[in-house]
Amino acid sequence: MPELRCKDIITFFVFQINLINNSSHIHKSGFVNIIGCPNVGKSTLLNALVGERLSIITSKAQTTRHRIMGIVNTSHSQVVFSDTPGILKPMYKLQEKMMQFVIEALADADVFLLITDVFEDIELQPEYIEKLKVTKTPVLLLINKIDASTQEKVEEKAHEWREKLPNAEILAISALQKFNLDRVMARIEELIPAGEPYYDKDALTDKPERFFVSEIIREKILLNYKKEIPYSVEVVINSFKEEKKIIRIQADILVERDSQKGIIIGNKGEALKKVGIQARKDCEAFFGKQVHMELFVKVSKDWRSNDLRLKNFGYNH
Ligand SMILES: Nc1nc2c(ncn2[C@@H]2O[C@H](COP(=O)(O)OP(=O)(O)OP(=O)(O)O)[C@@H](O)[C@H]2O)c(=O)[nH]1
Ligand SMILES: [Mg+2]
Repeated sequence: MPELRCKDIITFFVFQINLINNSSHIHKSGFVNIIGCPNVGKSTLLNALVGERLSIITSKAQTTRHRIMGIVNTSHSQVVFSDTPGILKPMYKLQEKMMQFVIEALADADVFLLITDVFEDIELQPEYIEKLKVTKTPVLLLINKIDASTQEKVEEKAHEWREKLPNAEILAISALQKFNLDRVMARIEELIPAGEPYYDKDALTDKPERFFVSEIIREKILLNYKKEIPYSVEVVINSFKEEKKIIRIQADILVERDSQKGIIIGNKGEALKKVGIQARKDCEAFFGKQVHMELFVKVSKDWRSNDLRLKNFGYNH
């Protein structure tokens, strides 16, 4: 009889230890959606958190046009970050579709990363502030680009935002210099709920390879052309053939008007050649393989205002 009691006690302790072990290994997963005005550093932040160059970055506003997921996996968590287009008042259909991605991201977040920067050229529209004020979803307000500012300016910004969004937790960061991102990540891990992973544990993104090629080409167009030109361009990958040693890519650069076609091609084709060389180099770095790239310029009249074209280009929800 005493022997049996001893066994019971041991079984009880083993059971308790198992419970403790299991609770420390509960898997957590969540959608962490990055939103904010154009040009504040949302894509720079996504890339820094994920550790890969998934989103294109330029100094021009409206660089990002899609919702782009970047997934961070650990043995005990899966964080699905979403980069989104900068929030603006839409002036044409493409911008309306871009804002649909933001609205989608407002609906399915477990945590919001609301990015603002110390310069804040554009104010976040009041309707978005109202939405974030009443949401039950935790909001981390990240004041970015503090590397380019002073302590006083950052404190001033933090004070302004405390008034505007009292429920938000404020952190000052530099996405470019990866300052304070470990604190952001640690807080996210605390805030996301327990749950099974949404994607395979080795997944990095929801987007196919062709998407990244078209984005790299668009980045080079944003960097090489002025004014309205980059905003009138869409890139469509016609063919992506992976061979043993080389990837062969054919892409169309679509513009809205004939006059824009000439500008993209440039004198004796020099401008287009430059885009091709820069895009090929980046694609080679992205895929870790030799790339052959052929670019064609075509006119797709007023594509930015055409529902069917926009749908075909992936701006559908
Ligand atoms: N100094 C400084 N510049 C930054 C920082 N983060 C981003 N930038 C710069 O800000 C500019 C815009 O960065 P993006 O990441 O493209 O901004 P975004 O919010 O994704 O912009 P959209 O996609 O157009 O809405 C780029 O020139 C970045 O190099 C930062 O922490 N410090
Ligand atoms: Mg962006």
